Amino acid sequence: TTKTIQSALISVFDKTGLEPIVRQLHKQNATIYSTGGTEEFIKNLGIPVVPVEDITAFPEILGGRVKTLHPKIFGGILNRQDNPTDVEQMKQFEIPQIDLVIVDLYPFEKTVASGANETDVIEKIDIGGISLIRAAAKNFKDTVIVPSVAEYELFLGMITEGNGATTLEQRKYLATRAFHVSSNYDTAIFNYFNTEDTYYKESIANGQVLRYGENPHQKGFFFGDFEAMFTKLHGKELSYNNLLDVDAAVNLIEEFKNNEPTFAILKHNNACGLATRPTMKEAYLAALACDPTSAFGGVLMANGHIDTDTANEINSLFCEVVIAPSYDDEALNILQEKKNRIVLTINDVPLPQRQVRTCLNGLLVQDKNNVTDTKQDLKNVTITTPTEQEVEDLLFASKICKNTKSNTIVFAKNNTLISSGTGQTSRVDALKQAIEKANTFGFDLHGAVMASDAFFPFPDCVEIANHAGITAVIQPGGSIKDELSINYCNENKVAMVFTGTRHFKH
Ligand code: 93A
Repeated sequence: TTKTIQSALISVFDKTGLEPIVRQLHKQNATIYSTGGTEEFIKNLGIPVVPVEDITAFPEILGGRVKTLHPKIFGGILNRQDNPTDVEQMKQFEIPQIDLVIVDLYPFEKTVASGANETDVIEKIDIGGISLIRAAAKNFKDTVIVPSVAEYELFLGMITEGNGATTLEQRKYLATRAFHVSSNYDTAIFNYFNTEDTYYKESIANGQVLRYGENPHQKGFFFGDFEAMFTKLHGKELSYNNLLDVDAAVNLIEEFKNNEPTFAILKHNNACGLATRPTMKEAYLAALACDPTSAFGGVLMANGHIDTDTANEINSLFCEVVIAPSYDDEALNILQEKKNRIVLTINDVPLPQRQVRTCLNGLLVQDKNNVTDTKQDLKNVTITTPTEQEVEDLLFASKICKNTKSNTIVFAKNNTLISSGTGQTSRVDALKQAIEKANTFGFDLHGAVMASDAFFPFPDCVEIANHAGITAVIQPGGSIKDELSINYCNENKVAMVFTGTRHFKH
């Protein structure tokens, strides 16, 4: 499977870095075939080179559009050396063996980026080069492909080390790189041709057409398998914003999957109510009490069965979506009284582990934040240690905090969300918002706990929180000024724990 290179076809747009390769090939007595400009370049190095025209007995035609597209070239690249018919036909048609193909394609993307007109751009669609790359990559068992300038160094290393030969493994690796080059190249061409209208046509074909996007003047599509996750029992079509809220609800409730009955109310992707209670009805009422104003038009989700009692309570609230794993028949009848209210059951399927969003002219992809802080993760950093109930509340608050837009501060007490500051540009603002909301809805913050998605850069947050009545704090820690926050807590008998894990959500 190790093969010595005895012949090469070189056709490259960018000649940079080619010289040492050509010298090495010459040193090992390989025959070098080449196209116009590349041939000129090699000749100028004083190294013998055979023009492809000598193989094809055909000149470069159509202004360079057809140079290498010829059976004698592609036969030389694609023949299987262990196939008797191939070997026979090579002889019959006097096709020269080509062991190595080096190509660097016409710079299509650069030409587009330069603002060139359509005619010039289209001339930069490489046809022969891409075919050479694909042919040599397909036949990697016998042929080596170097598909772009980016692989020159690697390839030179391979043949110097291998004394002019390559291994099957190396050839297969280069073939993989080759298909990477060819697929990217065709994608770039597709993107150039693909105007917005064809994009939407594609979307209509592949995605679910939504009534509109985030606002009525924006088109919107959903690409995904909604039915794999949910069964829709009732209500109007889910909107773009509904889907985002459902996504947020599902990820939030996932944190409380194995808890006692837990009910969450979300608005604009953030929890505005969440509570754990012995019964679902109590959990719902406690969640609603957190912020009944925001709950209006919200998305509701339960971690368990919704019974008739709970459904009766929910029914008096105007809400967009209700989600639960199951419902009493009677509960379902009640929830379906409102024509537009969307009622979903969530199937017991694992949640996706990757998150994707657009960024600039591409995408950002990341692993889902799968870290949920547990008792074992907590490090007491203050003289005062949290009580058992406080520890429970700290972990409870941390789960909500993790699923709320940064910067966020969450207050909780007795397994109930009291209030939060969400999506603020400063942590102090998030804290002030949380205090104000707690006051608005009549909560006493004495004995409540505070969670922060990231560390406190200054001791101001613990100071303000202490004055508001907070007795225990959970945060990742890791600020160079941690000591100042710790000292303040010690002087004021506030308990603080570090988790070591930041929970940004943007
Ligand atoms: O116009 S092409 O698509 N037709 C061809 O047959 C062909 N063969 C190689 N372009 C073709 N090439 C490309 O020419 C190569 O991919 C390379 O980018 C360039 C090298 O041309 P030269 O050696 O004349 O500089």
